Amino acid sequence: MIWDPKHECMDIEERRALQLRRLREQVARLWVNVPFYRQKWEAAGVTPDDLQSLDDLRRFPFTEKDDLRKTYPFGMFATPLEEVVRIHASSGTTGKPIVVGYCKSDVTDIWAETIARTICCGGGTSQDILHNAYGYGLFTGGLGVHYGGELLGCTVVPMSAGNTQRQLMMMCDLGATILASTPSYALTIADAAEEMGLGPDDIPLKAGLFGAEPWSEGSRQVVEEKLGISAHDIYGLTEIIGPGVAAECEVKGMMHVFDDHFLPEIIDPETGEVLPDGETGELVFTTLTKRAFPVIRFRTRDITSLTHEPCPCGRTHARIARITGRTDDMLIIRGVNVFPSQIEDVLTSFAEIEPQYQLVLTRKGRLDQLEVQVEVAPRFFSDTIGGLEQLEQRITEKLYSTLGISVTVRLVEPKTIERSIGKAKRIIDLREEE
Ligand code: DLL
Repeated sequence: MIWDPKHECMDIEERRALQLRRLREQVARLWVNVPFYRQKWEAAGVTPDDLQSLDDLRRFPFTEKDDLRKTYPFGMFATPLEEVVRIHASSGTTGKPIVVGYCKSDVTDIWAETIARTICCGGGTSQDILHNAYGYGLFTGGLGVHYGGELLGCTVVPMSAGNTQRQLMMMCDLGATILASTPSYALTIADAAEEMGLGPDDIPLKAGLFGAEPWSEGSRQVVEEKLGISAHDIYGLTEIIGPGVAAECEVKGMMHVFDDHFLPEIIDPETGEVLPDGETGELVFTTLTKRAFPVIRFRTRDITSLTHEPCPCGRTHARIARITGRTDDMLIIRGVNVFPSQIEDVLTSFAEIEPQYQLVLTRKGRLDQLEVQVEVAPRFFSDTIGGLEQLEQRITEKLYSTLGISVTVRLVEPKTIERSIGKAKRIIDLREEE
C-alpha cells in the first residue's frame, strides 16, 4: 500500500514545481525569522529573490553541524517557543547535544505522515502490530516511529530498547508483525531468540524497519533468516526530523527520499560542488515544510548517491543508495581511507562468523594499526585450532584485497562482543591514549 499516492507518485515536474514553491516560502520565512540565516546569506551575497529555480539553491551557503552547536539551544528555531510542542536532541560524542524543536504541524502533518509512508514502504498496514524497540526519549527513533504508527492505524507497542528476552516474550504473546529497531539490536534480538529456542516460525514477525546506523546486505540476510522477516532500511537524522526522511520499499536496494518535504542534494565533500545523479558524495538536505526547526542545505556527513530513475513500485521520489558511512566515520589507516561498512561487507561474506565485530585502533610509533575482532559462530567454534587459524587467514586475505592494507584479524569466542541495544559501538580508538 502507498500511504499518500498524491504526493508519493506525483509527476516529477509537478513535484519540482511544488518543491520550488515550498523552498521559496521557507527561505523567505527564515530571512525574517532567523537572524543566523539572514546574516549568513547576506555575507554570501544572496537574498530570497535569488531563488528563481531549484538550481539556484546552489548559490546558498551550507549549514553545518557546528552552526547548530553554536546557536545552542534555541538559536535556530523559526517559531516562538510557545508554538513548540516537542523537543528532541541528538547526543554528540563531545560537548552539548544538538537540540531541535517541532511545532504541532511538524509532528502531525510532516513527521507522522512520513513515518506512515515509511511503514507502508515496509509492507505495513493498519492491521499490523508494530513492536517499537527504538529508544524512547530525546532520541527521535522511539517517539518518531510511534506517532506515524498510530497515524497509519497500527497497534503500536512502545517497548523502547533493552531487556531482550522480555521483548521476545511480548512479540510472541502479542503477535507483533513489524519490528522497528536499530539493525544491531535486531541482531541482538535474533541471537536471543536462537538462545531461547525460538525459530522463525515461532516468531510472528513479517517485516523489520531498521535504521539509525549503517548496516550491510550481509546483516540483512542474517536477520531476515533468523527472524523470518523482510528487512527494510530506513533513514533519517535529528537535524532534519528524525526517522522518516527516506525508506526502502519492497524493491529494496535504494531508499525513497520523501522529497516533497526534504530536498536532497549530493555534493563533493571537498569542494562543495553539487554532483550529478549516480555519483557518490555527501548528502545535503533542505527541509521544505518544517516550521519550528527548518534547515537549509544541511551537511549530513553521510555518504551515498542519488537517483531520479523511476522505481517499479510506482513512487516517484528521488532515491538514495544505502549509506556506506560518514565522512567523519572514515578511518585513515596508513594513508588509506577505510569505512567500517567495507569491513562489515567482507565479514558477513563468511558463514563461519557472526556479524558482531569491533574495530580497535592503536598506534605503534607513527603507524596506525587496525585490529578487527570478530566473533566465531557457535557452531564453528568447536573447530580445531588449525581450522580457526585458517579461517583467520582467509578473512585477513579478503580484507587485504578489499581495503588494500593489511589489518590484524582476531577471532573471539561467541558472545564476547558487547551486544548493542541502540546504535552499535564498532570503533574503539585507543590512538590518543598511547
Ligand atoms: O538515527 C534517526 C533515526 C531513528 C533513523 C530511527 C532511522 C531510524 P540521529 O541519532 O540524529 O538520528 O543519527 C543520524 O544516523 O546521519 C546517519 O549517519 C545514521 N543513520 C541513520 N539512519 C541510517 C541508515 C537517527 N539507515 C545519523 N543507514 C545519520 C546508515 C544511518 N546510517
